[in-house]
Amino acid sequence: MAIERTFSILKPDTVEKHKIGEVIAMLESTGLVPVAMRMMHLTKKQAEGFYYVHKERKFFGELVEFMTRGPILAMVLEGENAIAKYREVMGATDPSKAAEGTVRKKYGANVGENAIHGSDAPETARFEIGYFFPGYELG
Ligand code: 3AN
Repeated sequence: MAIERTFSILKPDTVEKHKIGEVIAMLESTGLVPVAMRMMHLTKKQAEGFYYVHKERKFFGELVEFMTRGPILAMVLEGENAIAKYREVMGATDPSKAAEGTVRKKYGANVGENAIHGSDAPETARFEIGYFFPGYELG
C-alpha cells in the first residue's frame, strides 16, 4: 500500500468544544500523521469556494454558515492508505449512523455539525490540500 496525503478540517464545533487535542490523538493513534496545520476563520467566499461541488444542494447555505461561524483547523495528514483510513476513522456523515470508535460518533452532533471533514478520493485530496496549503509549505 502507498503512502498518501489527505486533507482534514476540524470544524468549528470541534474547536468550540475544545476537542482539537482529543481528535488529533485519535487520528495519530491510527497512524495518520499531521504534516501541515493551519488554524483560520473562513470567510463566506472561502467556504463557498471550498464546498463549490455542493452549491446546488439544499443544505449549502446552512453548511457555509456553519463553517464560517468560528475558527477551523485545516490539516494535511500523511500515512499508509491515508485517504481511506481517514474516512474510516471519521465515520459516516450522519453521526447517528457512524460506527462506534469513530470521530463523528464521539463528537458529531448531527449531519450538519459533524465535527470533521475529510477528502473522499485522491483528486479531491489534491484539490483540497492545494486550496489551503501552498506547495512550498509541504515537503
Ligand atoms: P462527507 O463530509 O461525509 O464527505 P458530504 O460530502 O456528503 O459528506 O457532505 C459535505 C458536508 O455537507 C458534510 N460534512 C456535512 O457537514 C454537510 N451535509 C451533508 N448532508 C447534509 C444535510 N443533509 N444537512 C446539512 N448538512 C449536510
